[in-house]
Amino acid sequence: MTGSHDGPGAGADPVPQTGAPTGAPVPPYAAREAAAELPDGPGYAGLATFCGRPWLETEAELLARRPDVAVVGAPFDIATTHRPGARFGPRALRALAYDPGTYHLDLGIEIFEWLDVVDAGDAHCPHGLTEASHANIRAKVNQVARNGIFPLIVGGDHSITWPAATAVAEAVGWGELGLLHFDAHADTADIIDGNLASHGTPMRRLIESGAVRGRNFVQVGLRGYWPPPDVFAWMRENGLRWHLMHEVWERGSRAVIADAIAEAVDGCKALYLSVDIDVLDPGFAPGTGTPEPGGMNPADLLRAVRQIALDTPLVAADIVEVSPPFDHADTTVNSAHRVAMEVFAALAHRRRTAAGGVPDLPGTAP
Ligand SMILES: [Mn+2]
Repeated sequence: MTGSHDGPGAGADPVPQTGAPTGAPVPPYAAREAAAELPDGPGYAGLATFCGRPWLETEAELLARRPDVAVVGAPFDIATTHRPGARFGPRALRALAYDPGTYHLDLGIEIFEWLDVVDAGDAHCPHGLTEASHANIRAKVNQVARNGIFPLIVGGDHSITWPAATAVAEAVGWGELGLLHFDAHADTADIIDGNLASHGTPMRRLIESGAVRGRNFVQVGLRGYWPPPDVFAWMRENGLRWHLMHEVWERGSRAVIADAIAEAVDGCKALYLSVDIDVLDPGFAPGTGTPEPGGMNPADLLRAVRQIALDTPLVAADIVEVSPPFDHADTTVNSAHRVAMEVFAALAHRRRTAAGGVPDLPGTAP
């Protein structure tokens, strides 16, 4: 590798290198570069898998390796009520996210030294077929969860949380699962334009099927002009709790997240995290289907996700509604990708703590 810092003349040293504190001579730049271990290459080159992790598409491959986490793509977006494009979310997160390294500064941990993450590929979502697509998502997520592997599902519009969380409930115990939900929208409508499987209805389906416990269902970030009060009345009847964006603005994210965690884990043995990227303000996340102004900022969301993965019995997570055709400068893709990285880092930290390890520089104990 030769960079501009080499200056004129390959191997020549443009500046005399005699400044080492020991007085020992510093080897020429070219020699130092030649001796360096060649890395795998930059994240923008080669085949795009999530974080460059191994691609294991079949259950047999997963069982042979038994990773801690498997990323599952759910490229489905025909249930959106407004602009589409989230079908391109999984590929964008694999291919476009800026990939500077895998060392988490705040937790002081090399993530993949402590957590084995693989990319399990995509559920097959044939165009125009909601039922078949949802069935395939459910089967693929169940394949991961029933083997004790943490599924991280990348949507897709939010309708995919219905089959995905159903599959996790099948694996960990029907009705045993709580759900912590970040979103501008409640997604608890009964039916929208005659569609029971809309991206505005998945949470209703999960509660009415009994897959998820109403009393451990907690929402953060709701704002704007939907849904109407009869939907909130149904939510209250079923024990759901919510924290409007207005409350986040008034009390601050840390206080609200602490309450949301306490409510979600109260008497609950397993938790599913669902992050609709539109919980972020559209200024931070323009690449989404139903943008609602006045949302969270990425610094708060990423720390909230980290805290949840550190402090709850989290068994699965999804990240949905990333619509790359409406994104600018990969802003939305990068924030969504970092949501996954915070989950990974927190799970890695827990494994290290269990093994007696401590944060390395510049990390601190969370
Ligand atoms: Mn939403």
